[in-house]
Amino acid sequence: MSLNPTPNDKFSFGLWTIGWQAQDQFGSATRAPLDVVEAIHKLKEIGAYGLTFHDDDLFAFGSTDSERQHQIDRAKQALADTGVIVPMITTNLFSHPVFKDGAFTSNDRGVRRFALRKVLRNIDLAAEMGAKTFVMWGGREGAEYDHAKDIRAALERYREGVNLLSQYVLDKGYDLRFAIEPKPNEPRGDILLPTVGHAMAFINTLEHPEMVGLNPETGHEQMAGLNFTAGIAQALEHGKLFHIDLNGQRGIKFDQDLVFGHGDLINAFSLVDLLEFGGPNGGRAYDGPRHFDYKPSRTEDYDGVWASAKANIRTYLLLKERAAAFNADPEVKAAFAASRVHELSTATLHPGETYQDLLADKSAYENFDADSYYNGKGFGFVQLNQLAIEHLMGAR
Ligand code: GLT
Ligand code: MN
Ligand code: MN
Repeated sequence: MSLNPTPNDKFSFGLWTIGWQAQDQFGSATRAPLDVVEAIHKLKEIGAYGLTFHDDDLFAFGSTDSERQHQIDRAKQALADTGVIVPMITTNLFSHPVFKDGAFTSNDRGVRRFALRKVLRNIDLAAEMGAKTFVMWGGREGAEYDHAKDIRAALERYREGVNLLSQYVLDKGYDLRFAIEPKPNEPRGDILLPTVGHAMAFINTLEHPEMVGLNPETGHEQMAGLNFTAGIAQALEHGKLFHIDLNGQRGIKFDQDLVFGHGDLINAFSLVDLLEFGGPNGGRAYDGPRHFDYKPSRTEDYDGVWASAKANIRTYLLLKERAAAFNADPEVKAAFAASRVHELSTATLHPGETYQDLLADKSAYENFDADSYYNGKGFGFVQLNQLAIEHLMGAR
């Protein structure tokens, strides 16, 4: 297995990640702006296949039509020169003061109408650039105070917005799907659709649920104390993993957006194993972009930015290599069997068995030896996990 990325690996980066100037709540920028043309050429050099961006990453909010077009043309030329593609586009509905109380769910109706117009224009751009996924991160859709937002009304307005955008895509005949990105908090005190689970329940209430899936981010689920791999498995099970934001987070605190694997490395290992080898026949369970949404630390200059961009790719490929070795190890196979992991795929009832049959089956209850589970019948999960850790550490 190679540690040299190819377009088939589908590694992509947001322009706002490598181009982040590192301003934060307490300090100003430590880096100069990054031009999109340079970004595209550098991404090509490090083996990424895709660039993603918000409208405002490419042309400043309030640009004239000709300024906007100039930037689009420059990006298109660099894409054509390098073969880099734009798999996903998204809209900035969070930076400008107009969005201080949200966009689709601002209490101010005029802001909601303005937000929809901004997104509609950006959907046209997404189609023009050949993007297949349109991400919606509702970072400002939320509140700090319980009485400041009527949550049920906000969800209705969110639904109204997504339904309208879906209808637009259908009417235009665009080959584009939406991916909602959950986050529990930051920048708002509480954000609507805070986790993968909340977002999936919301999607089921839409007019075109088939057009809307998820863009879960590692750190966002982990900020809520949740297991990212488990959330991704459930999204896959629902056919809703449309896109993914990979990064690192160390515990329940502010959104760190570290390099992938620089947070919970054990969870990153199981995630890569799931994405790459968790399919029905042990193949790719998810075939979309491996999108890194990280922030190069404020301490880094541009050499550090590109080193960190490469670190995301290298860590992902190393984890893939380790996961392949883990799955091929006969001792691991034996540990899986001892832990009866595969037995869970067998239906609990026999084919055609009814609850009457189950009630009549004395071996299932009357003669079942429940007491044998005391002081015996261990599952051996710790040994299985130790083997995973040893593979992860390169000790096997
Ligand atoms: C923003 C956020 C990310 C989202 C981006 C898409 S923008 O940087 O922190 O998690 O994926 O809007
Ligand atoms: Mn984040
Ligand atoms: Mn993200």
